[in-house]
Amino acid sequence: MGRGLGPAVLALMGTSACVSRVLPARQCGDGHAVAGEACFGDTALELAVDYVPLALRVADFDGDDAPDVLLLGVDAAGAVTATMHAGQGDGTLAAPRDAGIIGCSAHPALGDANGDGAIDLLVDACDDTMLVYLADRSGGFSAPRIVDVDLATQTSAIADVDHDGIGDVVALGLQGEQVALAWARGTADGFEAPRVRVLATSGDPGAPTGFSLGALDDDGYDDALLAHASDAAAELVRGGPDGFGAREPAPQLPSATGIAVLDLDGNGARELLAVQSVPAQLVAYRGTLDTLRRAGTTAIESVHDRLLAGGDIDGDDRLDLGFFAPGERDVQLWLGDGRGGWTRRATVDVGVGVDQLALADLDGDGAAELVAGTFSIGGIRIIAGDP
Ligand SMILES: [Ca+2]
Ligand SMILES: [Ca+2]
Ligand SMILES: [Ca+2]
Ligand SMILES: [Ca+2]
Repeated sequence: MGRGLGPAVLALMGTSACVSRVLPARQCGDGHAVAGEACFGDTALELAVDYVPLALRVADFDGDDAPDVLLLGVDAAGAVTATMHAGQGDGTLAAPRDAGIIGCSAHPALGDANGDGAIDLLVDACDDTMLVYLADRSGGFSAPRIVDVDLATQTSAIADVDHDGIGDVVALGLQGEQVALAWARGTADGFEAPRVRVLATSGDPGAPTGFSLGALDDDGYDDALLAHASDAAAELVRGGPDGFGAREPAPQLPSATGIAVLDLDGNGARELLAVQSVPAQLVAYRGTLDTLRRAGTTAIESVHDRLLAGGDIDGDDRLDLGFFAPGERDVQLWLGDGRGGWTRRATVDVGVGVDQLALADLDGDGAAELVAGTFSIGGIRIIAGDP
């Protein structure tokens, strides 16, 4: 399987994508990204690593404005290992280098911990600590800083919660029988002891399973939106200069299985996106907690059991989505209208099962490439955008 398939890439364009009377004309292959285009040719770049890949992260890790690819996995001895494949800005990747990552998880959170524009890593350690790897701006990372979070982390983030210009670590996880949120304030040379907020008892149906950070109330500080395993009213933990407050219901917020604060229209202000399972739909909201209003609703029945990745496929600064299912070859691409609605525009056959997905413009033409973690063939396959 896999390698015998030749080009193994098939872009199925909806006729309206390439034949359109709307100006400016949408035309694939002319090199110009135009709103509404979802164009992918048969150029695929494939790379394999000499360990078992488990996770794919695409971000600008060296601060040169070109997205880079970080692959993480485990080696033959079962230890976490990672390789950096620096983006050259022209669609190619530099020769891999060992990223020097150790830890207990191959699934890091990303964020800019020190404000230098290069994306840093937050990696779970085997005890109740985590490790922050600061990007060294040359494709590597400095020796990790240990962050005590006092809990067994389930999900985590790097964000400057207290607005002092230094990234902090936020972790949701288990502290014994309790589900808790920890905030470890970043300082110039490390992290302060964590301040831990108990949120729920483990196993409680209302216990949060994830969080997203975003400014929801009007004080400008990021708050933590708590998500649950099934559709349930989202809850809020307000953030401020001294970290997080108590868990509180927020009847203004929608019920959701997943909830995220994202910039949907590229204007810098962030919107709220809720993923609901019954019925399967995405609902976008604008405004803050007390002025929240529904901006758009998109039925996603056909892809409701899939995972999604976000990026800008057509270069119009509006967030687009790629839906994939681990092990399935096809990626369903839905273009965003910037008002909280998405329209299915194309299906791309990656030719081999897609385990993880990122949408990132590796060659600088404005249109995203599909960076697919194709772990069954030992690495990634990149399908170039052909705007
Ligand atoms: Ca880069
Ligand atoms: Ca801070
Ligand atoms: Ca877009
Ligand atoms: Ca591109």
